[in-house]
Amino acid sequence: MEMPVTTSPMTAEEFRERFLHYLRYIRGLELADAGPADHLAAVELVVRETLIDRAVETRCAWRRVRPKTVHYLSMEFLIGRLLTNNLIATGLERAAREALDDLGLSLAAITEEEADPGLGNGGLGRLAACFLDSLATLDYPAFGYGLRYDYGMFRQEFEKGWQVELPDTWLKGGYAWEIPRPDLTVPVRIGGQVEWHEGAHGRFRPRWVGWRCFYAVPHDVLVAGYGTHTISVLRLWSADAPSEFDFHIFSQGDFLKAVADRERVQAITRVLYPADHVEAGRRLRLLQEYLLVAASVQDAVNRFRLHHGEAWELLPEKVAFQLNDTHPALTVAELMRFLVDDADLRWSTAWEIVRATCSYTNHTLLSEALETWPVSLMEEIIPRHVQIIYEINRRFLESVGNGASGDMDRLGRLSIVHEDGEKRFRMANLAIVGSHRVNGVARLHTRLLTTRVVRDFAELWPERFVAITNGITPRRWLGACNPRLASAITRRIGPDWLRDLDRLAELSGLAGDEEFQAEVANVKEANKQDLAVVIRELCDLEVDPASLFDVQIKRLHEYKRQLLNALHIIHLHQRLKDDPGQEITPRTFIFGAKAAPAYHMARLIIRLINGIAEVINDDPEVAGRLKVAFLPDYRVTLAEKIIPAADLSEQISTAGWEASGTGNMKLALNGALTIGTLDGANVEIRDAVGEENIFIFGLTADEAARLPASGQYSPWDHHRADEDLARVLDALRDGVYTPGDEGVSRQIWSSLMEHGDRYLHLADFRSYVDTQQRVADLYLDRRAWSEKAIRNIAAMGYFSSDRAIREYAAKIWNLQPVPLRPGS
Ligand code: 26Q
Repeated sequence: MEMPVTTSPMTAEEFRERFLHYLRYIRGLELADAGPADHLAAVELVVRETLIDRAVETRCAWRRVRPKTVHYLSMEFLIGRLLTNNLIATGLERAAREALDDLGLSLAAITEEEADPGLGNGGLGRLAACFLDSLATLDYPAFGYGLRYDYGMFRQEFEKGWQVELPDTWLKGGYAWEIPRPDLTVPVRIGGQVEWHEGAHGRFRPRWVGWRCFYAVPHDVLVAGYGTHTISVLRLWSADAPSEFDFHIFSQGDFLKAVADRERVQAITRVLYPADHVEAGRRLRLLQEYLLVAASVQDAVNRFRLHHGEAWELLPEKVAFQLNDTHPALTVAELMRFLVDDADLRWSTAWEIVRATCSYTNHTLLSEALETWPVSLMEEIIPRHVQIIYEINRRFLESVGNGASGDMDRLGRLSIVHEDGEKRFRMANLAIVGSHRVNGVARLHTRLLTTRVVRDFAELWPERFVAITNGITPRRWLGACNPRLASAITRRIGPDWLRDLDRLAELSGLAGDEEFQAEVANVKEANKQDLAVVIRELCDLEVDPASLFDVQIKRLHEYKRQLLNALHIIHLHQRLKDDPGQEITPRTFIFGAKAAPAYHMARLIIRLINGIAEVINDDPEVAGRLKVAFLPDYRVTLAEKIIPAADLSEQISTAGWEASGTGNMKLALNGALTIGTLDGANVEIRDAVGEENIFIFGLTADEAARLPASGQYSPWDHHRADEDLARVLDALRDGVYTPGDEGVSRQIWSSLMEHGDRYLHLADFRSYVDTQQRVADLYLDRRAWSEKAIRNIAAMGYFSSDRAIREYAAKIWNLQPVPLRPGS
């Protein structure tokens, strides 16, 4: 990737010297004895130095300027591998490649040794990582705060078509990009009770007593900006027990208990919850969320105090907390607790500060997916926070109650406390009440959010709600993962698009240029050949790079409708079996998806797709025309290999269900055409690329919302009306595509035919199949296809996370950059 600003801080010779130095003095090896893991470790140590120099430079600048800083709180950060990114950002890529070449080593092979930290489930976690990249690139002062799970997202394997979960051991062998910061360890208190005692002026004051405490130990991952020296710090907390506490118990002779307690504390950050929807009421999850909040708020407050003393009224001018979904919503209560109990502020003053400091991003429209916690569970862990939330709610309801004429239903919907049955706190309500801005992640999403899910709040405070459409970092999602396309683009328009993605618009003038069309088509072909090798290795399957690569990669969810894709594949297979001689556009269907381990239907759908793959890939009659590859262990690293090779991007969620999607943007940026519903950011992608350059099908969000409610959705009517669909469904019922596990297919059939199917697969089947036929026809016209691919690439400027971050900075954070360009 080209470097517009930075020049290499090292020559190839210097790189080689330092590499050999680390091989010898850290790994204790001479070149002849070193293996791939040693090579990686030594390269990382060389690159790390430049990164640390920049982190020091960044810290100095911030210390001087004392700028407002954003604190992005997220339970997930899917940062992916960092070596390639860091090489590019530091300008060391060429020096490294040459140095390693000289030594007979391959940088590409070394890169493959790096672990991919799976500290997240999917879109929400990857968004946080793209945002850190953009924050650094745009010179915004920023910290990401997350948890250092010992085990991230599980590793996925398939056994007889079933998903099997294995532990992800990303920390084994040490993680080169983290810097432990034991000096910044903070205590976290839990348990106990609240007592009231009389303080000064006869005011009754709460005192949280009888708590136990453990520690949060930070590890910093440095995220380098591109074309600047600014670094964003990703501070990941790890739970640990205090050593005095051990000593205390040890001195009483109970060593085993001390060890066991320590294990219990450390277990808090042992593992990521592998579900991208709410798993109700898990105590350990609540402890995780509270740990993130308590540690991060203390860290931010400590830094504020260092620079500004106890001038807490200045907090909103210096600190912004962005809550990535409700998972860190306790920030509102914890900051309130700090200001009232520790800093001694009046409630009303504290509350203004909290609201001016916090803001909340919503990522879901599913009301049943909104997080709630039993009050009783919270009382056990954070009794003082429970009181604070009640008081926040009391004052809030009082303030709305005053104006309105006692609409109790409305007050019930607005209340933070859900009173039906077991009392629960609604974290979205807490987050909205405690924030000055709430944002949805796409235009449609924000409209549905404010008119359906939290309508009462939007009516109450319309100015609080904003739409900020998600974005992706072009550095990773084109520059690094697709070097062929990146160079082709740079040859035409220069390298500035990497920092200013709107520049891609200049490519639209080349959409009709035959030479450029051929170049883009050849790049795609080469990328597909690379992916074919990966598929051979992972699936033991030969695929034809000349076939249409039809890609659906995302978490497995019924609403994302991998099942609709599967129904289409079965339909094509059946058509070919009817008439084996017919001409069809050869296709390779490529899937990547993990299912939450407890999500039964999602596991079944994985089994079904693997079954379809087995039947079709083994069928000599369709050989050369249909192939299905379900790549195991989908993660950032695999996405980086699949996306550059995709022809068709499947974005087929039931309209109204996908908040935004970001894979849709990555695929289009890499020249895939989209087949999709008018859902999430697909709507804006259509607006950007133009109707004629995207394949839109199916119900709209409004239609999809009305259909089940009207009682008009009848699976059997669709079965009767559509012969093709009927055959597909009958094959499902009969287990034709899950040989050996016929019941699987039968259960899925039953979910479609007998249980109401809230995702309306059958309602969209015909328009999906017909639209897929148009896709197939267009693919035969290579030039027309390539022209549309170019038009898609050219229109993706808007979907850069740089644009998204600038919007957050302007509309939510009021944040100014602190430029750290070399030479500035
Ligand atoms: C909550 C409580 C307990 C356990 C797990 C969770 C949990 C964890 C992860 C709930 C949700 C998630 C992740 C949600 C997510 O990834 N949402 C996606 O966010 C993307 C970025 O905005 C959007 O593009 C996607 O549309 C949205 O599905």
